[in-house]
Amino acid sequence: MPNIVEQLRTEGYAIVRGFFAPEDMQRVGAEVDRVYREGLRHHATYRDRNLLFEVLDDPHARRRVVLQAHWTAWINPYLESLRRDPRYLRVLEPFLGADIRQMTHQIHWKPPGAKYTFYRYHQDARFRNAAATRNMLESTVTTGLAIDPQTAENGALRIFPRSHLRGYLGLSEDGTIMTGETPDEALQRAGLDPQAAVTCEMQPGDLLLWTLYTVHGSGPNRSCGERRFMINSYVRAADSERGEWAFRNGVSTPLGPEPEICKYEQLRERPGPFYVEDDWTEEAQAGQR
Ligand SMILES: O=C(O)CCC(=O)C(=O)O
Ligand SMILES: [Fe+2]
Repeated sequence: MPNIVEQLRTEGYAIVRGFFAPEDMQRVGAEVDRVYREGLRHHATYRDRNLLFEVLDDPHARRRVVLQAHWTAWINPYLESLRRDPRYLRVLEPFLGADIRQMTHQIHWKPPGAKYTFYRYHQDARFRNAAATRNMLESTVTTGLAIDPQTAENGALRIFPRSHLRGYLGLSEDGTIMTGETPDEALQRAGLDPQAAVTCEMQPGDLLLWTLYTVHGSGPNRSCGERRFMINSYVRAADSERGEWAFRNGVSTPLGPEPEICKYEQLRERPGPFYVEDDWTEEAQAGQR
C-alpha cells in the first residue's frame, strides 16, 4: 500500500492489482449484466434523482445500448454494499481518513460495434461543483474497477502521468466528451506531450485510482467483447458538502431513506423521474440544424 499512496501522489494514478478476487468479479459481472437489462427497458436516457440510465439507439450498432448507469445502488442491493466494501476503505483511508462520502457511482459499458464508446481527454474536476468541495486535488480519490480485461483494443482508460500537478487545463470543453476527438495540438497547447499517454491495461478485479485533475480519456471498443468498468469516486467528508456516506468513522454506511443529491444541482428543482429529451449524438445534432 505505501507504493500506491506514493504513486497516486506523484504520478496522478496507480493500479491496485487483485483488489477483488475472481469469485467477487463473477458476481459483480452478473449483477452489472442485470443492471444492463434493466437499462434497456428505457427507450431513452432516464433519470430518477441520482439514478441514471444513459440509453441511446446507436447509429453503428443499430440497436439500443446502455452506455452508463449511475447510482444503481438504489436498485441493486449487491452493488449497494459493494460501493462501501471494507476493501475500498483500506485503499482510501491513507488518502481520505475514515469519514468518507461518495460522489459518483457509475457503471460504464462500451457495447461492441457501437459508435459512441470513447471519451475525449478531460479532467473530472470539470464535472464537480467547486463550491461544494474543498482541496479538490487532495480530498478526493476516483476508482475504476476492471470488470472485463481492459486492453488497448477494447478502450482501456488512458492517462497522462503527472498531469494532475498542472491545475485545471480546460480540455475538451466544447460539448460532450463522447463526441469528436482530442487533437494533438490541443494537448500540446495544454503543455502535454501526446506520446506520453499511458494505457491502463488491467485484469478483472484490478482497481485503478486517479485524481480529479489527472488528464484521462479512452479510445473506442474495437474488440468484439464487452468492456465493463465501474467508477466510484470518494471525498473526505470534512471537505465536502455533498455525497452519500460510504464510511463514517471507518464503518461502512448504507444509503439513507432519501438520496443526497450528489453531482447534478438541477435535480434539486427537478428530481425526476423523467426522460432526458436532448440528445447529444452527432446524428441528432445534425437533424436539429
Ligand atoms: O469509461 C471510461 O473510459 C472513462 C469515462 C470517464 O472518464 C468519465 O466518464 O469521466
Ligand atoms: Fe473522466
